[in-house]
Amino acid sequence: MMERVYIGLGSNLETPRQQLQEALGALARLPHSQLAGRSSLYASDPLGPADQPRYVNAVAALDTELEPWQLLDALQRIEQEQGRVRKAERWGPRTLDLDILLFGNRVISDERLTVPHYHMHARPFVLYPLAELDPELELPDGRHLRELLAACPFTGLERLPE
Ligand code: PH2
Ligand code: MG
Ligand code: MG
Repeated sequence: MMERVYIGLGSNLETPRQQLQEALGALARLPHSQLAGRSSLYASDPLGPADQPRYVNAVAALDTELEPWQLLDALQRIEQEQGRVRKAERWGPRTLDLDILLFGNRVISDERLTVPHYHMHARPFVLYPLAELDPELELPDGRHLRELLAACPFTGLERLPE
């Protein structure tokens, strides 16, 4: 069954814009999947340790027949191919972060994967790009993206020209 998945992309090392463009290319080549759209790119202030560069963020829409854990494997492979080094520091800088934000209407919670993504409800660099792709989006718990946006100021965020 094809399901609509939203993936958050982020980078703040090694030419972040290029990292995101490259990652979008890799998403478009995933098997049993179709890249259905992508938001604008946004520059964003770092959440977490402040002594790191600003991020570039975006959200992609992927229609896929992969199961969530297959998709997670594929996303982690792309992160590794683009030089991701996992460090102990929480929320530290990274060349590429690909997060499954939403997977259809599924709610998933195991050691590897939490969907909807933990912190998406209050992060401007997730909610504003997501709204470009589907302003009418409703989360599995019935909350509307519109409500979340109303509670989330457009702060520290800058939509980048193409
Ligand atoms: N990702 C983090 C930690 N902090 N800050 C911004 N602005 N954008 C991110 O994608 C981001 C972050 C951990 O994944
Ligand atoms: Mg993340
Ligand atoms: Mg991640």
